[in-house]
Amino acid sequence: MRKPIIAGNWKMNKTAKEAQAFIEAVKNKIPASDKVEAVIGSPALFLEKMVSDTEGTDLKVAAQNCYFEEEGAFTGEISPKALGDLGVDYVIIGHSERREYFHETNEDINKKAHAILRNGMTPIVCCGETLEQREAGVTNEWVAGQITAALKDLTADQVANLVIAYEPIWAIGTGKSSTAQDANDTCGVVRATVASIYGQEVADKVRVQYGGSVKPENIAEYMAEEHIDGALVGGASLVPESFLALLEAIK
Ligand code: G2H
Repeated sequence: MRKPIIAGNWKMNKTAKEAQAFIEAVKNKIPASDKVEAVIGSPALFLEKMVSDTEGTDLKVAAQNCYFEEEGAFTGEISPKALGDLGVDYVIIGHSERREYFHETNEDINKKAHAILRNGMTPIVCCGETLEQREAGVTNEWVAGQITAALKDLTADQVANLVIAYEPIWAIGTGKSSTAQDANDTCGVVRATVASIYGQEVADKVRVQYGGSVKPENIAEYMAEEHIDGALVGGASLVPESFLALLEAIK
């Protein structure tokens, strides 16, 4: 049995005060963690405060990015060692916005996955195709290639415990969500890719989220699908009531 995981991805939104107000509003209302895992991906600036404000609650904290070296002359980068030391639980890597605007490559994402695991955190590895790729019928090969590259040289135990987020780029922040059936088919491709490298037992353990315009009104459709174990949620995770409604829809 895979535990569902709902991860908010705030992207570059909120001030420190707004982040604190959000945590105050939700922290005592998070459903028990044996039913659903609740995570917020905060801008790096607030992570220390987020970790301390969520202490003793069932809400976990994710960074939205990190570098693949622990420390050194890398001006402006976020150290995975420092994130692990702060008590951050997850790091989102390979989001399509990072790939598109900041030129993050599959190789970078793989190095980041290793660095995150070395520092005691769990990667949320994102993948997904463009509209052109979907229309050209190459979604499955594209996503399988992204996953194969991102997981290179990870151990079976590491892969069994990580989270993969499938996010079709054309469904991100556009209000155009993928149908639950289509999302499930591609999440199934993600799982089959893991099975082909690590075996079915590992593939049955890895959690695969769907992401792209998920909201309280449509989460149940996705969660009813065989290969979808949760969601990576942008816009709908910014408001306490809708983040809580996403969690409530699952428990
Ligand atoms: C996809 C998603 C969160 P939204 O990027 O990762 O954002 O839910 O706003 O489409």
